[in-house]
Amino acid sequence: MSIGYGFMRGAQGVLISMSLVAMGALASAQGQERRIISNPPLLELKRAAPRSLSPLRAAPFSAPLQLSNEASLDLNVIYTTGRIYNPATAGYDQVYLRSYQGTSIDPNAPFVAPTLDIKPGETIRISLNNKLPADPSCTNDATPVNTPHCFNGTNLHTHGLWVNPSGNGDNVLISINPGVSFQYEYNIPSDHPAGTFWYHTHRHGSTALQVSSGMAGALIIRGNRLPTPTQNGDIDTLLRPTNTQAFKERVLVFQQIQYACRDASNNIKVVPPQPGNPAPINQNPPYFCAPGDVGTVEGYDQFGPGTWGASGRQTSINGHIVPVFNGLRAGDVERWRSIHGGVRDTINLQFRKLRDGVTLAQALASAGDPNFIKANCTGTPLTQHLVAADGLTIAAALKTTQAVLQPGYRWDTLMVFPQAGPYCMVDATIMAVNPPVTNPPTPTRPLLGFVDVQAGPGASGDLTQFITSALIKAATVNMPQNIRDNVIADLQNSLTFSRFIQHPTVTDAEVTGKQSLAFNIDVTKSPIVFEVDGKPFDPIRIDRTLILGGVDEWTLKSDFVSHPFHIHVNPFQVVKILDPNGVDVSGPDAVDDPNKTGVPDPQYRGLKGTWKDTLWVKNIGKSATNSGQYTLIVRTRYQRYIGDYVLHCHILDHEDQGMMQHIRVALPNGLGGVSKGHAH
Ligand SMILES: [Cu+2]
Repeated sequence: MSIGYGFMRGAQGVLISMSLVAMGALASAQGQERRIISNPPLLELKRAAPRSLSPLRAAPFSAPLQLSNEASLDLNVIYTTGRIYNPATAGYDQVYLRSYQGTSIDPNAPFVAPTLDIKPGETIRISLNNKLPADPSCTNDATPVNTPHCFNGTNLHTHGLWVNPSGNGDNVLISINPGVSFQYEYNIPSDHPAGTFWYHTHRHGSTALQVSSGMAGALIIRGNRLPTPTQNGDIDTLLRPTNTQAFKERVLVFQQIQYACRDASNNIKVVPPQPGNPAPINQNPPYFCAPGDVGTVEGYDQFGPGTWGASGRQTSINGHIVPVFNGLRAGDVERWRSIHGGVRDTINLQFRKLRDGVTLAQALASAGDPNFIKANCTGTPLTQHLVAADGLTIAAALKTTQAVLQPGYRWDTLMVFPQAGPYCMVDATIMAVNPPVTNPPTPTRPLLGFVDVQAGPGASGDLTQFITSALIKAATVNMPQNIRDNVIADLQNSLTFSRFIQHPTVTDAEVTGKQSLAFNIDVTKSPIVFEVDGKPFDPIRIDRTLILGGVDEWTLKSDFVSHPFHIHVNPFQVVKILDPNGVDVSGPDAVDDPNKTGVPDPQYRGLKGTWKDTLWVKNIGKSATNSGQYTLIVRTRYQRYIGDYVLHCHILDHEDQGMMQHIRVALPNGLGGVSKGHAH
């Protein structure tokens, strides 16, 4: 994007275009003081003291039943006035967005939900009070179900949680309309894996619109179960430098808030071409808000392929644009929990040291200038050690210099910054000299934020060895004697975490059935149709009936472009991922480059055997030699919970427009089929 698109309000309130480098000096004063960020606010849960049932209801029991471990909170859904920093203008844009309000929400960063930090065995009650204006499209039966609608209806999804999908559990098949309150109750089983999950709105018809308004937050399940010789434990018990303290943790909720200002005809305002600065060829000009305009998310013309990159909006982290993470020293080991809470665009998270001689203040002032970032965020990409995928501990740490986050993904990463000084957090694809062909198209803003590393013990040599040593020390302090040597031997073997895996590997013998799925966008129809297995979503139709206790092997494909597959309730294990030539690209040393571009895609490398709840189903388009279609094989167990829920594409505007299936897990009938209750 040309830097000529920068605008500032001049002394007389007249819009003037000027170079971003010059603007930076003016902007730094107002921009910087808000940029230092920490984790999203922690929700202050009201935890109920144990209490007895009423005497009448307790009567059948010999002793009064104690109810405890119950926490509650209120989330009001309401329009909120706020402002979002815009590096392109080095100022703040006013916005008016649907958001959560309630206790623990930071008024300076209201467009991210507070973090829920809970334990296995707890019950969480969330009262969702919809205070948005009336919306007839929520109740009008004539509204087509796969046309975006009911922007003021809402509900809630606990993404990745293994909980009851029915009734007042993790039920997204309900609409909480304006004026209605509903109390969700999430009973987190005591054997629930500890890990990084998240929650967001999921009302079919307005999911993308509300998530893109910031209605999403982190949901951490924190475990204290030590491994034993017969039972695996929570990795939380290992990631502790002392037995009283965990490695410092950071929660990063990445969001793509695609607000726009509209003209009198309701068209999105874009930067008009300037003399000497014509719009780049084949690229839409970025969104534009004039002084006094208010940005909103009120239409699905704000979504779609390429719109995020073209909009010029930047990814926020914990509700802030281009934040600065500080309070860490060179050589500290930290646990970073990254959550892609955006709508559709990939984030290839990479850390590179800022060039020597450039100060953080200078870099912040030039945050809106992609050329400055590319010229100065030039350090060698830092190695990241990924230890959990979608919240679930990986068998062995994955080493990478770019963590690929697709919408809905989470990575828990052990981070060590070896040297003091500022590091840039960038999108590796946009930084690349020869970016791979991506889908959706590459956005244009490389910068995500900065990490300001203070002097400390430092880390020289191989970072994996450094982290291994730190974890061996941690194991020595924290692990029980009867398991300690096994844990340490694992760590010495390429950072293996076999005693902390929550789900055992699905064996060939366990598999009881097969499922196949193909995403498609039928572009031959007008309007185009978003499909799974050739059909758009129909809330009346049950697309699959799965048997409780069954274990299916799924084959996932996409017939047109790529889509992140997400299924609620039970996670799945990656068995293999075949590129269009039939080569498995999920192994630890796999090279995913079927068309020999010389720029392999790192996103599937090492995923074999990992458990996830969201997975990119890739189709790179036909080439001269292959179909471009990948084949993903995953396995899943349907455990504990029966009921109706959904699978869908996690490009949320695709979901809203029909790329979703209604699935049912039913009891077996004892004869190999499913029980139909009392019916014959
Ligand atoms: Cu999709």
